[in-house]
Amino acid sequence: MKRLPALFAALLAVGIAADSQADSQGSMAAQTPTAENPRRIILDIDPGIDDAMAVLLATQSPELQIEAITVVSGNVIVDLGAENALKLVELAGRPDIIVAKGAKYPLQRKLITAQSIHGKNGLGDVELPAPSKKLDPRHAVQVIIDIVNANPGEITLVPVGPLTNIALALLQDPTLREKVPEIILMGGSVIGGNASPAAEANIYNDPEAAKIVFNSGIPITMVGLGATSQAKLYRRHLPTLANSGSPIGKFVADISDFYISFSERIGFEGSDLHDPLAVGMAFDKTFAKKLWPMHIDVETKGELTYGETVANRYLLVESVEDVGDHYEITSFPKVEPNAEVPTVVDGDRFVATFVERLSATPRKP
Ligand SMILES: [Ca+2]
Repeated sequence: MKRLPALFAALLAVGIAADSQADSQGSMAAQTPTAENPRRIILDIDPGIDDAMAVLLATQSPELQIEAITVVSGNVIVDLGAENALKLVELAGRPDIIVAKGAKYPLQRKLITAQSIHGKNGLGDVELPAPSKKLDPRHAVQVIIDIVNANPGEITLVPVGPLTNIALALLQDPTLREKVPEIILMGGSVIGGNASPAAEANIYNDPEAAKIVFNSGIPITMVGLGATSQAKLYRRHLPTLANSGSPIGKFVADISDFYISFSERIGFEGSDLHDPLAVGMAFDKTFAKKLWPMHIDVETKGELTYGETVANRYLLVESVEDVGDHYEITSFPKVEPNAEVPTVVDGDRFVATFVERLSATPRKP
C-alpha cells in the first residue's frame, strides 16, 4: 500500500500538466485557419446522414479547402456511399470537388452497415437528383497518396468513417507518415462505446485499420463520443434550416428529421453531430474547451473490448522489478501522447455555427 501516495502524486502532477497544456488555447488560436489561409483537407466519408452533414458543413466553411472527398464502406456499402457523395457535392454547388471510391471491405472483419440509422439510401431516404458528375477514375487510396505526395506537409486528413482507406494509404505508401501533418478524425471513445459497450462504431467497423492509423506517428485529434455527445441537434433547430430558403438547409432539415427519429426510437432526445464536429474542429479547434493529450491504441483481440480505443490519460506506465515471489513497482516511465482528445466542447456555439452555415446561401468555389 505504501506505493499509493507516490502513484497519486505522479498522476496528480501529470493531471495538472495536462490541464495547463489543454488550456493553452493561444497557440491553437494562432493555427486557426481562415478564409485567406484555409486548411487543406481530404474528407474521407461513409455517407451516412451525419457524413452528409459533414460534407455540407465543409463546403459551407471558407476556412476549409476540400482537395478531395474519398469514400469508404461503413454506414452503407461503398458503391452507394460514392453515389451519395456525388449527389452531395452537386447539392452543394461544388461539382469541381474530386470524389473517389475506396475500400469495399474492412481489412479483416466483415462489414457492418447501418441503414436502420441512416435510411435505405444512406441519406434518411430523402431523394436527391441522380448525379451528372462522375467519380474520379482512381481508387480513393491512390487519390490520398497522390494528393499528399504532391503537397507534403499541407494536407490534413479528416476521416469520419471506418479508417480502412487511411490505413491502406499508409500501408501502400509509408512515406505518408512524414507528409501528413495531422489527422482529425471522428471515431473512438474514452467514455464507452455505441457499437458495443466498449467500442465506437467507426473504430469497431475496422479496428485493425484504426490500429495502423493510431500507431502511424501522425498527430491525431480524436473527436470521439465524449465530444460529440456534447454537440446535439434537437428538433427545435430544424425550422431555421427548413425555412432558410437554401436547398442545403432544406435537405439537412429533412435528413435530420430521420436521424432524430431514430434517436427517439431508441430512447434519446436529439442526435449527436458526430461527423460534423470533426469538420468543425478542422476549421476551429476552439470548439474544444479542453483538449486532453493521451496515448491511444486500439484493442484488436479483446473478448469484450474489440475495437475499443484504449487511452493512457496520464501518459505514464508502471515499471516493475521482479523481487522473487512478486513484482514491485519501481518507477513510472513517461509515454508520449499520440492524440489530443476534446473532452469538453462548446456544443452550443458549435451547433449554432452548424445551423447558421447550413442555412446560408450555398457558397461558390
Ligand atoms: Ca461517418
